[in-house]
Amino acid sequence: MLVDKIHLKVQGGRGGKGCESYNHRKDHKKVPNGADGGDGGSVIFRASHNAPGLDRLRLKQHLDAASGEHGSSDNKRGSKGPDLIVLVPIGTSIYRRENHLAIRDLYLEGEEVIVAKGGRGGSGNIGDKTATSGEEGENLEIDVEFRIMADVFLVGLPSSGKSSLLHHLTRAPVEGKDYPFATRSPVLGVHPYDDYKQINFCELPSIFEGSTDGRGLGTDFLRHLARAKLIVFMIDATLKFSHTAIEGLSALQRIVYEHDAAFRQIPSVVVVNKIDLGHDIGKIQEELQSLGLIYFLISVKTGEGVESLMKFVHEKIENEGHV
Ligand SMILES: Nc1nc2c(ncn2[C@@H]2O[C@H](COP(=O)(O)OP(=O)(O)OP(=O)(O)O)[C@@H](O)[C@H]2O)c(=O)[nH]1
Ligand SMILES: [Mg+2]
Repeated sequence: MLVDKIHLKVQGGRGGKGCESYNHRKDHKKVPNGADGGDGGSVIFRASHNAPGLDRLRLKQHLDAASGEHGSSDNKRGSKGPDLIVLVPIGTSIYRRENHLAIRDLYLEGEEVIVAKGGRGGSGNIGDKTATSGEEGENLEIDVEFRIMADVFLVGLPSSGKSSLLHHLTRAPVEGKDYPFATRSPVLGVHPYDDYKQINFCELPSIFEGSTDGRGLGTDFLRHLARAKLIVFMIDATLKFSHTAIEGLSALQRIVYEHDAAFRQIPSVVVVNKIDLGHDIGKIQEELQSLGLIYFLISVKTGEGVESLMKFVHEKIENEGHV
């Protein structure tokens, strides 16, 4: 399972000590010639497409940048300690642990942030300064979280057809499985359209009424929704995981909005899949109409309704200015 939330201690490198030394001249004068110490290295997080997941950092727990070198006599400055560059996936956020304030969200390739600055090197006694020792590097505890960057998230009841729809729309190597909870971690797919445009889709593992009691796969993965531009709430006409369409849909919405009330601000649409199976579609339609929701009746199997749904999705995402 993908690790996407970790806790780390980070420590900038200590500044190198300034040197106290003298050049003893022939005329017996002492001329100070101790040089400054080098600054400590900083711990820097950099976002990269090629970064491995956060798993490998969890084993580390401490990230320490190197100290600066001490200054020495003859005016030889200590060199700066090298920075510790930590590659993290795009979509990583770093928080100060003590107050959970964001230090930075890293969204772009190559974007970086100094998380723990190295200490300044001490002064040498050259020029009659007082020699000082180097400063400590910054030291803090951070939480590092990775959230998937996708435009549209498929959130639905077990076996409602999320993987099937994702596969249909994108080239994602997923397929529908005839048993529930087949998708155990988020799956991504890119949906190309109109020659040059694309929308990133993400299927989240399914949720249902029992998810909040720890049944199924839990709900932790719902935090990926923080950056969603559209949530597709998906149920299916067989109603295996709810008595009625409204019950299934309310369970989905309750679980998502209880996870984070701010998710209510994210535009959403309801999809009822598997209409080819001919269960009481009329009743389902009546129920959804009574709620005044935007909904689409589709069958991934026959393709019915998928085009209308996608027309809506394209417009929605384009209006948000995200394509
Ligand atoms: N008849 C019919 N079957 C469908 C349709 N869409 C999906 N299925 C089937 O329903 C089953 C479940 O589909 P999935 O795509 O795996 O559903 P899911 O929502 O991803 O399920 P989990 O991730 O396992 O919770 C598979 O056997 C699919 O072939 C449809 O429109 N009509
Ligand atoms: Mg699935």
